[in-house]
Amino acid sequence: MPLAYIGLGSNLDNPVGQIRAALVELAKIRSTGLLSTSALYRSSPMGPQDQPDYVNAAAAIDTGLTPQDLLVELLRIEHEAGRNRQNAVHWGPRILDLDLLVYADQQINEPQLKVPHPGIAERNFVVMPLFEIAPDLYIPRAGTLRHLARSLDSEGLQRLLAEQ
Ligand code: ROI
Repeated sequence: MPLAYIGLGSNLDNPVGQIRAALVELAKIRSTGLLSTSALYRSSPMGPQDQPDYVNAAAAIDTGLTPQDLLVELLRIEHEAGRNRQNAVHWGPRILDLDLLVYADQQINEPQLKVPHPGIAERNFVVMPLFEIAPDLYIPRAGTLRHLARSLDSEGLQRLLAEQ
């Protein structure tokens, strides 16, 4: 089955608990298996600074779902966690963010779904957790994670010890 990587983020309503609960929900998606998860990281916000720190993590899954069907499941899990995308501030705080970062070697450019996720290379809170579980992963147009991890500093990023 195709391998895919999910980025998780939360900075509201007990972020550590949100990320842990989301990992449990990822494992329950139909036709999908949770293969590995990174440690949890605390990160200072990218975007408006008047919001709490984030907790971020990454997960590897294999899935029989198409990227589009997988996205529907990710949005459902966000919604069930209480996220409301309607009245949200752009780059503002969020209860739960689940991004489809990579799906096999596919490149998708649809209004609702860009894969690989366009922000990966600039975001240490995405690259470092992903590097932990997939150091040799090659991301189309961005390079290998090993390379990305070396070229980013870890400013504002703190690995949380043995939280899971
Ligand atoms: N900043 C951090 N540190 N972590 C995130 O997951 C995150 N997600 C976002 C924005 C608002 C861009 N900032 C973030 O969507």
